[in-house]
Amino acid sequence: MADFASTVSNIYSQALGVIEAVEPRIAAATRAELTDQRGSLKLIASENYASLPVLMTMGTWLSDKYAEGTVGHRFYAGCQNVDTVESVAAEHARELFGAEYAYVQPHSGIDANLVAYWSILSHRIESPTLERLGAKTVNDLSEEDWDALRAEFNSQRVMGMSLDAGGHLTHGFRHNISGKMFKQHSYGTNPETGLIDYTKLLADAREFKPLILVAGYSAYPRRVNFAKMREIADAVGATLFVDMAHFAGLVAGKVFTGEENPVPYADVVATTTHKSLRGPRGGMVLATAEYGPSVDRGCPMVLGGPLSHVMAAKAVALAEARQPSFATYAQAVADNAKTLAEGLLKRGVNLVTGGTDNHLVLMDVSSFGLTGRQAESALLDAGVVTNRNSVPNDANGAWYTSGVRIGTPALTSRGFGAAEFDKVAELITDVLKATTPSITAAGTPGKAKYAIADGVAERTKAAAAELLDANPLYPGLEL
Ligand code: DSN
Repeated sequence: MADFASTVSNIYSQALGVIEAVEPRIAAATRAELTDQRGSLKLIASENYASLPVLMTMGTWLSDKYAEGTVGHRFYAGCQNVDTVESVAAEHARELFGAEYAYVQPHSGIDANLVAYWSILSHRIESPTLERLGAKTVNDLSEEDWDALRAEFNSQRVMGMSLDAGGHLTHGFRHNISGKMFKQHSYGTNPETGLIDYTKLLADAREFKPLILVAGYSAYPRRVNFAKMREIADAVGATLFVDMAHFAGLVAGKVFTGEENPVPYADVVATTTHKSLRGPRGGMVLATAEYGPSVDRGCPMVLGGPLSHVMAAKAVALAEARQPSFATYAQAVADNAKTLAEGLLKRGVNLVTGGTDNHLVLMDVSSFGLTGRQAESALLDAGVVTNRNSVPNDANGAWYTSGVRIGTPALTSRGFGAAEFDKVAELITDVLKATTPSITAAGTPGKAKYAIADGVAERTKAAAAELLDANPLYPGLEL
């Protein structure tokens, strides 16, 4: 291990020296980012620390190869090595998730969701329309036929979770392309419990009749019953699309099994590869054999040339996720989130849904008289990195918000366990209690400025440093 660390230290030192000779500001920012990541409590629920093998896989000449198309059917010559890379990544994805089909080209989660939407539209709208018009491909359509096809595409309906209930922008939010390309209807959560109300969801779906039912979330601290989602989709003839970007690691690590595992229930599943899955930044789509061929048209339908170096890193990360140690990690992520939630609750912090059973916790900071933005900034001053987030029916809107979202994937990767997360809960609570909103000229509490009682940020940083030093990031890596 020591040999590995010193070899890697040597490689990175030399690589940064090479970069420094060309653009010293980039070398300096890269070094500074490591220092910052090492020195702060990273609680952003969607971030993690990829392994050194994953990071190193991205820094190669695979980046230089164009490979639009799919394995064995490329628009460029000389793609044999990219074919190997893409095939290996897809094979690991299929095996890991038990999926019939895997597409590893999407560059991000949003790209993966776009591929999913277009593949569902192609499968359900384009193919039957072409057949009806007696055309083999879209190239055979007349101008009038094109107009008819465009009208059919644009009149489709999607139903996903609303942003303030924990859904994602791409689940039909009106300012996102998903809310513009579809007629959309959002489902929220029960106002009393904060949980998805499947009975109401079914009633809404019967009324709205979506072509696509979207399940999945970015800020919902609970598990979803995908068997129930499947029943609802079937009752209205919808395709079930699951965005598991946040919890893919918990599916991979077999924490979410049975009805909590979306793969056996959904027609199409999209994910990022860098959140709880702990791979490189990127996206991926899994599908049934029925939807696989349309997903395969992601490039050139929606995507440009695949990032071959990132697909290679996805293959390495997926190979890591197939190891037994990843299941141990995923279980620790969920256990730690429970400890963090309990630690906050017992110290008087309100949590949306009253707790968590996944990897994230959504604090409602309004009882401290703070907006999410003030709480996020005060915590950052104290070395705790989080992000503000709406809570259901948020009185402060999507910019200032009343919530702060936190998650355990990153610090669990550093080795934090129950004792450390209880201490993290204590530090967060201390900062929230010590922060007050600034008063505006009108004599009312402002939404952005704040003050922290003397010494609290410094004390928090010192206590956080003890936890961080005891659980080093990339131990042995010296630059
Ligand atoms: N940025 C991701 C997140 O933080 O959840 C989603 O886009």
